[in-house]
Amino acid sequence: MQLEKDTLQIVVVGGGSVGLLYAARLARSGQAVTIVTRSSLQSNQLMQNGLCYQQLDGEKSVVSIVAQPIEMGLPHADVYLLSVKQTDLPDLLPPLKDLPAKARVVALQNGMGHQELLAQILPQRQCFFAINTEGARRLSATEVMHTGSGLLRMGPWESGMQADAVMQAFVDALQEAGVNAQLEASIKPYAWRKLMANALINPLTALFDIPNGALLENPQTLQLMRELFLEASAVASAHGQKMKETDWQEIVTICRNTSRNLSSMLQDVKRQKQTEVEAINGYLVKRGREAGIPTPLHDVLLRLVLLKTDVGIGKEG
Ligand code: KPL
Repeated sequence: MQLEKDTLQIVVVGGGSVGLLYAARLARSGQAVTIVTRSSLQSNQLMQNGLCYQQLDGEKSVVSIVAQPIEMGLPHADVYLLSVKQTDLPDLLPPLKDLPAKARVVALQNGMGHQELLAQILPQRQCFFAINTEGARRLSATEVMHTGSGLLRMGPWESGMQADAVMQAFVDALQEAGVNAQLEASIKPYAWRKLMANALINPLTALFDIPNGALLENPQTLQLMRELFLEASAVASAHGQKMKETDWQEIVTICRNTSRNLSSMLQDVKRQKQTEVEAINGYLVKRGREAGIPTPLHDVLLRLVLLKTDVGIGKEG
């Protein structure tokens, strides 16, 4: 099937930092993008004010964008980029069930669990997954700052599926928008590696209230990250994902490249939102338990982050 690049209709679902980042970059390069937000307040503000995008070099531009709230359902599109949190995905399943067969869904979640959820409602050929190592910070409902360069990898969960014209057109559109995007034969190994990065970076930054880069400045946090890496590697290996020294180096690089970034978990804690810790460290603890591998460090981080958000430790009153 041949697909004209300029006819690609893209819907970005989620008005958080990553959703706003990709919506802004795609819209700025002339793609037909609609952003679907959870609140009608945010979609109204986006329609009225446009989306303010701050590039890595600090230059700002305001992009006009079409936005609508999820209560209106999902508009027609070729590609739906789901950039909602793992915890918000279950609410999206009913509208996703009704998508036409030619539509492609690209799930961009931290942690694990989304693949199993989507497989319950969509055929494998419609489901793609993305792993992003770019840093973004949402400054307000209508402002986003690009805080770190990285890569957007996309592909089916497991290898064995044919290359897809719609997905190729989406990658081309992203590249034209300046995004370092590429198609992979299987996302699963990258998802495990991103899980490891999030499990090391996110809870520590959320608990200590520091940007990602600060973790590298202190030898003790770096040592703790290393021990968390070894613990998680044993779990990954028991599930067929052998981690190497280069995987540790890659996590350090992500941390360095996003040094000014506030991790998504820290942003959630600050905004008193539910975090993805259960889909990240909780997933490692669960898979460790299944394989008989102890994960005491990840278990403690899981419990500390849950305590911090659930009972408000550290808050006044
Ligand atoms: O994915 C991220 C997150 O914050 O969730 C990293 C890569 C750690 C960037 O902050």
